[in-house]
Amino acid sequence: MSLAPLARIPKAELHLHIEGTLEPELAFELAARNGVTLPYADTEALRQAYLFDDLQSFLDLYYALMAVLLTEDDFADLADAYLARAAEQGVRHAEIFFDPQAHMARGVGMGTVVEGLTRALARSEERHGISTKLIMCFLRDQSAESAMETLRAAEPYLDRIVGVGLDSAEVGNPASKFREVYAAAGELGLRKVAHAGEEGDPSYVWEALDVLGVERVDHGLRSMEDPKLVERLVRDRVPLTLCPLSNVRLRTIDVLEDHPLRAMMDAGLLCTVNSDDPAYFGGYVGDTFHAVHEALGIDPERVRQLARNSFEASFLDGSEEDEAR
Ligand code: ES4
Ligand code: ZN
Repeated sequence: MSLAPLARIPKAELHLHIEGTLEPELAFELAARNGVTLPYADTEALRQAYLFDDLQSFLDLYYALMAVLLTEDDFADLADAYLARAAEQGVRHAEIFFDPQAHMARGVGMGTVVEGLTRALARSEERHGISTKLIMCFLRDQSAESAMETLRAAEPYLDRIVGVGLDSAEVGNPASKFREVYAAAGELGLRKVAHAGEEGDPSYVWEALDVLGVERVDHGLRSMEDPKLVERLVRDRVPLTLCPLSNVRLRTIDVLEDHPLRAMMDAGLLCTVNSDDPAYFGGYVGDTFHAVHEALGIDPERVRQLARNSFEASFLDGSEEDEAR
């Protein structure tokens, strides 16, 4: 399938859950390989289930399908399949989230997950022309103690993990719950990001900034509701990793045409555009670049600006950044 030129612009992807790249075909392949029975007749029946009312209804399916991910090979195959797709979409650098607690709860160890994923990441530059970094997310609907145990379990692998993030059900699980674990992650030299302002109001973004000390906000969609917050994000050039197709599929926004991306760029925010969970939300990141051009009338120069922003907002240092571009 040939992609529109704007979709293929070289870019970094900064908001991507590797478990959210599990396509129905691979899910069934892994299910067969592992003797797992999925509660869907076939890939078509599974795709029919991809009609979500909100974040939680998506998360229920997202966690359920992880049942097929059991071995190092499974995680390596998952990551390799994403990287192959991403390469076609102009991705030159990817900062990839994973959710260890969702696997450890099923008896799959941190080592299996990290060794499997990093096997694919280690050969990514050579195979796909994509440099990578790995970000470990804590599930915010689990306890702070569980997050701290997860950080401890990751200590043997910190040479392969650049930072920590915070995801899953936002409303009712404010960032302040994770103050201690983020402080501990900072002491270990890890970078800090967190989902905030996806479904939650601007107070969730303030807490991510002021309590956790994040250097990048995942989503930050609702920031525009608070002019003081916008001022702060602009002043500190805090990047936002927006995911417009995700917002539509999870019904935070009715239609893509209503997305505030243009207004956010006009306000001087450092915006990036990403895919979130592309197997579930109807497009990979290049498709998303094309979609915002079409639906929001973001002109080609501004689309190129979004691509430049993605490198600036990445955790690449200057010379790595030059190589990736
Ligand atoms: C997620 Cl879209 C989204 N929001 C929060 N947590 C997540 N985990 C995977 N996808
Ligand atoms: Zn996300």
